[in-house]
Amino acid sequence: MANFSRICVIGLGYIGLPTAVLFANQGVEVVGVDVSQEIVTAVNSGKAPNVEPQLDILLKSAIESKKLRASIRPEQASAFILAVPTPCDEKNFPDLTCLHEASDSIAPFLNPSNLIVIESTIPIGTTEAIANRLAITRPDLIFPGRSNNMAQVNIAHSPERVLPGKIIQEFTSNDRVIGGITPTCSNLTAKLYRLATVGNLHQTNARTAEMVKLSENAYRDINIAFANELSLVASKLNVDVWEVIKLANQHPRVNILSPGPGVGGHCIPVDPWFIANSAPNETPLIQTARNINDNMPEKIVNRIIDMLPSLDSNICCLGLTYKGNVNDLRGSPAVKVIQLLINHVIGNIYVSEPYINALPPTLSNEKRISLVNTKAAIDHSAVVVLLTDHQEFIDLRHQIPETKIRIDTRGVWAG
Ligand code: SAJ
Repeated sequence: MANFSRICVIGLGYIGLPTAVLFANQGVEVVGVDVSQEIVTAVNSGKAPNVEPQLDILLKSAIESKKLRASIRPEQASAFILAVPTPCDEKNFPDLTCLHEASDSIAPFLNPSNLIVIESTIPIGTTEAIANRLAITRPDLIFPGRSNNMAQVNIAHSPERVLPGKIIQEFTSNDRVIGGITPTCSNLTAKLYRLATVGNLHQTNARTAEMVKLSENAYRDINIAFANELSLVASKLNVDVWEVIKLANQHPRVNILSPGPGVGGHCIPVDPWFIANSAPNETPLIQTARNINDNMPEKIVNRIIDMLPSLDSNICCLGLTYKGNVNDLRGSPAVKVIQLLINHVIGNIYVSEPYINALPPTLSNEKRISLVNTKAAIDHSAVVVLLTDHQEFIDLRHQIPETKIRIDTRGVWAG
């Protein structure tokens, strides 16, 4: 059994921090590294920057037991886990700057028998490219894929699969895919994750693991796009889409997802492009789904405008985050809806968002948009638009006065 005496987790974001915390709570010494001094200080004082069930309590216990400490720079370790963002640029091409910086930052600390695992979502071929990049910086070490099974440093891709809002539960129980550059890389990676998860560990090669992860998120994007397309058809033909989906899903082999104001977050709107850009002619379906979902905020704005009593009516918007019960605004369709809406109306927009203390910069410089509590937002407005399915908003189902026009973009007030 490999001995992982110390693990260095690079990136303490929504994946890296729970990963660091969960290994530390299994008794492994963990150094969590982040380029942000603010995050390092917060973590060392036991405060999680992200809202995530159970994370706070597990972080506190990891810090108190001294198994976890955060630092601005990496140090020597037996395993390095890279969990840094891999966004798209404006043209939807992958931006691997953070991953390159993370791999460059660990290069000076590598020793023979080390393991490097990339958890970040990456285009196909990136794990091998990172091995080549490290081999150039550290010619004194043998990296996998370069010399038959003589590698001194092992490298694998094991993509995170956890759902924000259920990260702790899913990290410890979901199956994982492990794609080593060589079978030895996969074996070692499986031994590492066995310390912190009871899920099955499926071993494959790095390129396959990269494509598996991208396929999972593209699959979800396409299925949400289908639901969104149905909602446009239903609204044109005056049919209740929620009832259609509920009844269609009674079929044993049908499971249509939920339409909404669009697809947000930092994964599902991004990852399908990693496939599409590497094979543009082969991916019309993936690209169409992306476009359907990206156009949803505009369609929702048109629907709201059609239902306004007049253009100077005040509008209450419930929710800003990209989905319910999280505090994450990245790529949020709710923010896009409000940004577009303000240009079409002359009344005020009252926003209620229990998970956020201040409006994001894209909305805060518009005087007619204000962040207020839910009661005030509803009281001041003629129209109430539900944009994010937070539980507190779902619970309002029977409490919106009859005099208000309701627009439920998530189908949670139906029935
Ligand atoms: N959404 C809909 N309709 C639905 C489901 C979701 O409009 O029926 C919207 C949400 O409101 C949100 C967006 O899609 O705006 C994405 O939300 P999500 O809950 O589907 O997914 P994420 O981005 O929070 O997490 C996904 C997950 N991937 C899959 O389920 C295949 C998660 O397991 C991944 O680990 C994560 O991406 C990631 O980091 O890649």
